[in-house]
Amino acid sequence: MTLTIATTPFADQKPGTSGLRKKVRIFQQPNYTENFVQSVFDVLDGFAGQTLVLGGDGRYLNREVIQITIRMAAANGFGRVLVGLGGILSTPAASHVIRKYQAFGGLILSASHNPGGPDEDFGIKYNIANGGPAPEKITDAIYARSTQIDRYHIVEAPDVDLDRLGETQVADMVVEVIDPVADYAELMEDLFDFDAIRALIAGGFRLSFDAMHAVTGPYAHEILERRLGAPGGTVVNGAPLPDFGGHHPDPNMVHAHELFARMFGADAPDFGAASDGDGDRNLILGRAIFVTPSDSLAALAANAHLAPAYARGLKGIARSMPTSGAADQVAHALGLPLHETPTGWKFFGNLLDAGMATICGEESAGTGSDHVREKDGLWAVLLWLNILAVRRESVAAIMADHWARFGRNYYARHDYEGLDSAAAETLMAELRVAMSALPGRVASGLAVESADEFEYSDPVDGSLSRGQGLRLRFEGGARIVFRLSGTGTSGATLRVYLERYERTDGILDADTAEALGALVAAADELAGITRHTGRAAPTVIT
Ligand code: VG1
Ligand code: CO
Repeated sequence: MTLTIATTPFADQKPGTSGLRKKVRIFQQPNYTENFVQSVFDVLDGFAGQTLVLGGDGRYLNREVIQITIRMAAANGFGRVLVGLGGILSTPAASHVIRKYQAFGGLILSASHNPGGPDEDFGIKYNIANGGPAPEKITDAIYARSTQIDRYHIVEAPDVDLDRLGETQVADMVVEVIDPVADYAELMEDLFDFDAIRALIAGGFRLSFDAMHAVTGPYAHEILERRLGAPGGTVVNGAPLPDFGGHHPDPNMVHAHELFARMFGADAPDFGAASDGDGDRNLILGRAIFVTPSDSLAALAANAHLAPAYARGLKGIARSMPTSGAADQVAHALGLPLHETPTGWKFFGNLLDAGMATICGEESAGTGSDHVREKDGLWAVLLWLNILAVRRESVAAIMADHWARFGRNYYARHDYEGLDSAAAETLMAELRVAMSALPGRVASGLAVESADEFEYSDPVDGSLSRGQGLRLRFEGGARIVFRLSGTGTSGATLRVYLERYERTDGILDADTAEALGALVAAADELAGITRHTGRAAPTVIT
């Protein structure tokens, strides 16, 4: 039986950089989840009888929200729901399933790299028929609807058994529990030369993949160990846990420190990698070398032709604005268009659909291509492995060669987490006002050349996105970008992105912190970071 339940709006259901992210306790308030899901359905048109893809990263609350969403999808008139076994679907796998089965869209349940558990974070994101995150036009409409909502629809039905493959009828709708790994693994086999990677591994190449107790465990076991023949134990922390073992599933120097220790220790493997909560990010390490995500994007773009899927070259490269210009050097050298978008994968969708870019990336450890419409952690790992299998050089040698050819963009991101929101807003507001007077000013020996606030006009649909980060450019090409995070769930996080380009005839093997020392000082001098936040140093450097 379909019930229509009266409800009242919540004021805080505005999706951020990547969906709605809140503390679990917020989602557990009566009607909170239902209101948001109904707000999504209310702004969509024409899904009667169509398919909805549903799955998440397995974090705390995943199963409960899946059951609610199934009952609501049935009440709202969807014809079919495809849900991953155990409620699991990595973000890139969900994107692929939406595309492969021509679904109307999908709901992905994840707070990505944020921690999980009863006192931690949960999230819901809507993806459209191309498999990508809903564009701002839709997320704005969802938010507007959430402030007006007064009822939601739900059927009365028993829970679907998520741990058994196959179909179940829920009112007039069919729910099919699918293998979350099979379709994705098959796609990876289509893109890459698995024989070459298998031969590399059989020849003694050693790798270590840290799944961080998050969603990529089952994918990595299947692909790296079973299909590519890496020995058991290659995948560590491979069982998804609702609280990620109490850690942040964020593949960076701080949270993936065990992998860093292994890769910089004695007898390190040749290659190390990790992914995040929902499987869309990647961390790439070689023996005693960390490849920054911006450099990884550039190196992948420069070498992609070595993998079968990209053998005919790329149509273009796209990167988010705060991502370093390393990819620009590659695009320039290869004669490819380079697109600069705001932070968040939703801005790449139109470029990929229009065939204007093949490879995209963000400094936050996200890389992907036109094979899906999300960033894709294991895809990046496999593309690296394919390149290594062809080149038969170490990661360090490939990067040294890359910098010798394109120059090096020294790069770091300083995050100030858990700030008082008002203090962070004030810092940004003051800097915004001060910017017009900054050109010509010298800070820590660096002369400001230009200062502006990034806005993006989408070349495909003309939509305009304002307020996408404050940028300061210095003489000689160095750059600092300031923006506030849109994925946090408490207080504010200030992100300061620092970059300095060194030409091919410059010093290419300096220590990053030293190379960026003057910029760090200039950032504080120009934006008053310590003055506004009381912090003498960032919480996390990536
Ligand atoms: C962060 C990253 C951004 C990424 C987003 C979602 O956003 O900076 O590059 O697209 O997370 O990634 P923000 O607004 O906090 O800076 V994920 O892996 O959370 O889906
Ligand atoms: Co993620």
